[in-house]
Amino acid sequence: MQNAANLPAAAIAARFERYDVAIVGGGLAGLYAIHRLRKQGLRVRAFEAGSGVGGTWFWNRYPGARCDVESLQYSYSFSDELQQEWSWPERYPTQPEILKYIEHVAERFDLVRDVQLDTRVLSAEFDNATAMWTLKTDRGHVVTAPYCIMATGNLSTPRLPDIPGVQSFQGDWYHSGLWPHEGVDFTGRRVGVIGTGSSGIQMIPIIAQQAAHLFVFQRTANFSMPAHNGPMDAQQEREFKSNYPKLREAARNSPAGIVDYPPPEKSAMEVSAEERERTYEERWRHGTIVGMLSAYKDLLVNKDANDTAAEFIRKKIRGIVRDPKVAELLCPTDHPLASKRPCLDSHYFETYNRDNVTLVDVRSDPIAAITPRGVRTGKAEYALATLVFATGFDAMTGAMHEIDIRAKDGPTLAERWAQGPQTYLGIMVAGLPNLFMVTGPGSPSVYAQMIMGIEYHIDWIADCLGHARSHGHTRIEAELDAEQAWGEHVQQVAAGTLIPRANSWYVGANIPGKPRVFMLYVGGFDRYKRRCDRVAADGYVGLRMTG
Ligand code: NA7
Repeated sequence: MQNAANLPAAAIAARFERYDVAIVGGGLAGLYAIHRLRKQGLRVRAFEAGSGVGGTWFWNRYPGARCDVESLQYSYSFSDELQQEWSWPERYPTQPEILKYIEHVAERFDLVRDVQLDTRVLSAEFDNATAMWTLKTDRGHVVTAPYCIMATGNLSTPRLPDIPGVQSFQGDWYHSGLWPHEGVDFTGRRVGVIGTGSSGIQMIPIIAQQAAHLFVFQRTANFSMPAHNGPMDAQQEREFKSNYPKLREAARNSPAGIVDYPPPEKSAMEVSAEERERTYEERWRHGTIVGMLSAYKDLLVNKDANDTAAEFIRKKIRGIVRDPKVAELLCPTDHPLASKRPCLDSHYFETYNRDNVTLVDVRSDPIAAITPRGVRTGKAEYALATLVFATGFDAMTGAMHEIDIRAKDGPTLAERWAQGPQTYLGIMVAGLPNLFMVTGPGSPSVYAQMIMGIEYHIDWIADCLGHARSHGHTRIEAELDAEQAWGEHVQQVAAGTLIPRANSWYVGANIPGKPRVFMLYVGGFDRYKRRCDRVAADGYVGLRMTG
């Protein structure tokens, strides 16, 4: 073992570091946390496993990767100069464009100097006696800070399926969330894609254009709508930019954190079938997920209402896909619309009209094994040169569970959450003082515009730290009662909707052994924000500040 006394001074300085706030993650959340907390005079440092900033948008480089929220809205709002200066080339931004934007922000606000790249945080331990967190990294850093922020993302732990033989495959294989920086050339190859969530649906049309043959292994058909993407409309950009502050404020006070149609007033059940058809058609042409889901006020709470929109989309699929059997397989029938993340696509269903694309229904004929040559189902073997796993992530809790997070001599976060995550407002956890999460479980998180949620949480956390410091407190901890009450509220709100009904990653169903607990607050970002604002205004009710 190396003795610190034998190390040169520079090495000691590099290994033992002390900050006011240690941040885990250098994505959209980590970067904004640096900016915001620095303005408060705090010494901060972020630790990022990737070799660059950007988080999700650093790792997910698969062909067709794109955000399904419009560029003008999926961006930071904290600097008006930034939002005025930046030009998005398309209505919906591609991964390279978003990464370019994030890198620009990191440079423009001089954030990079406080990000330690290529460094994975392995553990975080809180010492009750000193009220300090100590973080250890895979590069030997021992970092102490009174406060720690987990800006670890919600979909950042890629997951390979538990199919026997995955490692035996002799061709090339890739996961959508760990895509090689140099890209992948599928030209002339027999390719298999497993998974038809957002990632699969975005990459399939592009891979199909290159591959000799593409086999899509589908277990669950998904609802998807055309994005109608295209070059940025100059007029719309001008209008948006001249109204940015007002529009951002409206977004913060909307259920999804997105400005689109005005809130629905009618029930789908109170209008005629013709009127419904007209409305859905208009929303389909408009091309936003939130537009379709907010066509009527009861789409997410009443199964009959939901069925009308679901059937509209199924009819569209049948109209696009020429082979009726394939069309039927592509029609989602086993879950309500929006109980799994609906997708936005560019020519997804049309892709199945190509001669070089085969849809393999692995619901009726499950994948038995990955073999050295390809994929074997119960009935056939598909020889493949390249296999792509678009099989998703250990969502919401995965990244935090990979870190040994605990208060000294106490249980780890993973042990605390053995029955599912418990949080206060999706921001703090009882028993883990001075630890904050950004868009954590129990907050709207992925059910609202992510950057808006990130900015809101970090502003809230910064204000909370400011409040504690100005009152001379060094310790902030969620009260157990408040945490339990919030957890019950989250479940109650979800139970009043159709959203928890599917086997989705919202309930952890994609990870064998993960407790089935609904992990999002789906009462609307606006309602959530009002609640958190009130908690702060009332002196941080539910938090105990001491020390
Ligand atoms: P998702 O949405 O979790 O999709 C994963 C897909 O992979 C989904 O279709 C799964 O089917 C499928 N899958 C997973 N395991 C298997 C096995 N063993 N066999 C067959 N098919 C399997 O992940 P994405 O990356 O597409 O999207 C994640 C989020 O990123 C997205 O919602 C956006 O917010 C951005 P299943 O549905 O479980 O039957």
